[in-house]
Amino acid sequence: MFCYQCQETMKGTGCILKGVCGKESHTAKAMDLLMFVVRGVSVIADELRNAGHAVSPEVNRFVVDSLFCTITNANFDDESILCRVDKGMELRNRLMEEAGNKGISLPAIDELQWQGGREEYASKAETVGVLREPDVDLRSLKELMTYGLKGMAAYLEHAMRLGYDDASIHTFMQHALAASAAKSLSADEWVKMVLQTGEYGVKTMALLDKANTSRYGNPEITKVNIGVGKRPGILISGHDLKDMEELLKQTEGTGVDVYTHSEMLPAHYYPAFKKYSHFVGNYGNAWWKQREEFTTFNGPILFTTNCIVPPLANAEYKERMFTTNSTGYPGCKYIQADAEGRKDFSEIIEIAKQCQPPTEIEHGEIIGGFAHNQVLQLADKVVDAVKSGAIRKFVVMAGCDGRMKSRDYYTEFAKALPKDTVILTAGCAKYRYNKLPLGDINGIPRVLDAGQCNDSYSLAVIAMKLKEVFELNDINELPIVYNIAWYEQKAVIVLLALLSLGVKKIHLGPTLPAFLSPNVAKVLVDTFQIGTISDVEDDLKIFQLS
Ligand code: FS2
Ligand code: SF4
Repeated sequence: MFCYQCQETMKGTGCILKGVCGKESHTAKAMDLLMFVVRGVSVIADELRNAGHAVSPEVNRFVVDSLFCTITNANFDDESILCRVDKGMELRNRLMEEAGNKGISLPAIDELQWQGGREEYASKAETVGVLREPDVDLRSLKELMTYGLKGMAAYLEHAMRLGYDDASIHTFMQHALAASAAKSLSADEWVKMVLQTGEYGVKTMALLDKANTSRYGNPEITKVNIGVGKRPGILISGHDLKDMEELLKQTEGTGVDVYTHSEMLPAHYYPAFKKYSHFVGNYGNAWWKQREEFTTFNGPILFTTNCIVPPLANAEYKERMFTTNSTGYPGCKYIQADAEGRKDFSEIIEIAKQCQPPTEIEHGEIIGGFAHNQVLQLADKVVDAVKSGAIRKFVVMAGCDGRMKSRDYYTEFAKALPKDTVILTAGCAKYRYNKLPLGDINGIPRVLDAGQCNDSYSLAVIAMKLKEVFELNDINELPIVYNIAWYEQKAVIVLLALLSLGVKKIHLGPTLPAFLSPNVAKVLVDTFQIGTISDVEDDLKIFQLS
């Protein structure tokens, strides 16, 4: 295996025997084969569209779901991945026949010609991974784009589950994947494709924002309980708000409470979910603390998306773990949607009734809900605070959390920030500082949490609005600096989206991606002045915050 798609990759270069994330070599290879099939399907879909033909929604769903299931910590279940390979091979062959019937000639590439069965999957997978591209810079650009597409797929899938879709996003996604299989583009052309991926990233995040807010209302300032109640509970993790809605509805009146974990915390900010009295609070912290926190939670856990940490062999909570959507874990029950997209959570609810209530690990409240609509309602207050000098700078500290010790930096950085600065956050990165007593500035909390990682879109909307209010020509003239933490591929699409909006001087940490070759990293540094982090004191100087 060779995988270097996340920040925790082995030795900062690539996982080769087993993933640091716990992904086994055979699982990584199954994912490589799935990506090979996805590229094949995309090549034909792209050719069909180029010739003016419609492409079935089945293709869109297959590509989106397959990309999503290969994201870090989403799916550890070989059988679930290989079933997608089977389905993709069948779909590809049907599309090839359709293209042939329409007189469309297809490129003679392995992605379309290979016809192996299950018994050959493992050996084929060895030849189709990341290292199939020998040129280190082209590989870097193709993978940067592919990881951006994976993140985009995750956000698109959530929007699609809520009935929001945009054909142009699928068209681009499949066009880009097709290019990575069938086109010999120059490095400059790949750079353009990477930046275009960022543009579609903005479009996708905007679509998901519209889906979430149209369906559940605009997030509003909310105090979220981090303690526990006296009844048994179900813990819901991930980013899928449709699952959140269905779980709240189905648990109502059952005597079972619902708690969020990690990236699901922002569900509490939505008016549509606040009305449920059994929606008690948020339990615990970011994804990587789940082994301890799931043990003390005592009740069932539903994963709607990544991040899954493989449970230890003797973890009794494994019996209580459920997956759905693109996620999977061997031995854990998978909740399938019916033909109308509905899910039956009754088994989880019945198990919860037999469980002890959660053991309290924290007490108190945290505040959040500062997505674009809420912040823009406070715009006068915010603008006054900037004009009077009460707020000197905003520091965007969005992104992901992770288990590396080096991420303590973000807690220390937040603590060391001058008191006239405000942190704008989104994503699970917030757990590094959202429980610190950082206070407020004229009633404006010093940590403004917009929501999930996809709500980084909200931060961009806020920045663009401030640019307008202050009558600036360039978003980079705003008193905003960016110190972003990344972990997996959704952070890649967030980064590409910010670059496409013209944001410069983003600092990315705790380390730069292993998949950026020195030359590609240089392009990003030269064009966008991207930087990384060093230590808190030096970085405060660099950001002119000391
Ligand atoms: Fe965090 Fe994991 Fe949001 Fe990522 S819970 S690193 O999936 O997408 O952020
Ligand atoms: Fe390694 Fe990250 Fe890939 Fe897992 S996802 S195998 S930790 S690079």
